[in-house]
Amino acid sequence: MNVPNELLHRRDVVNELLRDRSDLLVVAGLGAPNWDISAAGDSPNNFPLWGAMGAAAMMGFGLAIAQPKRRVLVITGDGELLMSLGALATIAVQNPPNLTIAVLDNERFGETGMQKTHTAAGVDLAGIATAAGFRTSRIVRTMAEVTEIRDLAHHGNGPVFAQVKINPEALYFVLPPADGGILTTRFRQSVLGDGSLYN
Ligand SMILES: Cc1ncc(C[n+]2csc(CCOP(=O)(O)OP(=O)(O)O)c2C)c(N)n1
Ligand SMILES: [Mg+2]
Repeated sequence: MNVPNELLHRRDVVNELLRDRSDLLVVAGLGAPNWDISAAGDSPNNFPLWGAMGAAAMMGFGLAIAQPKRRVLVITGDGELLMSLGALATIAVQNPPNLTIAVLDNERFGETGMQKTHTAAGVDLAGIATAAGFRTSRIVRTMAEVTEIRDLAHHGNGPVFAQVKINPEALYFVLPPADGGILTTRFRQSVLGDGSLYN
């Protein structure tokens, strides 16, 4: 179980994961992870989800195989990932070297009132990713370990999975654009160039 005083703060974790992000592509799960990546600095290389709960890992996976020369980082919540555990099996089988999945594990469904998730009862997401066949999979509890995941996400040989144990704090919202058309267009333009706007 989480002990709040000893736990990492989610925005510190995300700021470190995105430090000197260069052209890293970032997909964020709905709710708080979306606010966290926006608090670290909105970017056209961010694709923050406003819904599609359970889809973040597979969206990141699709992006990673479509853009094999780019690095892709998915930042999502434990509740969000728990909706699509099969994604871990598919990603491990396909083995994309440029994909990292970082789960901000507060052991809660934060957005809907902090109900406990399965990880509060001990479900070991990193263990599941290891068993599925991820090259690297860790439970992360310190900033030094977050930095290691940051470096793997930016330069390492993936796929990488990190279950980052964080404080179950409810923070102020930092909202990116909420219009899906705007988010999609700016992301496509950033990744594919102006020509993508006419396809
Ligand atoms: C299909 C679906 N089910 C439920 C919801 C409601 N919902 C939105 S965010 C959320 C909790 C997300 O929890 P988590 O991914 O752990 O993020 P946290 O806020 O805890 O960081 C829930 C249940 C939804 N938007 N879509
Ligand atoms: Mg959560």
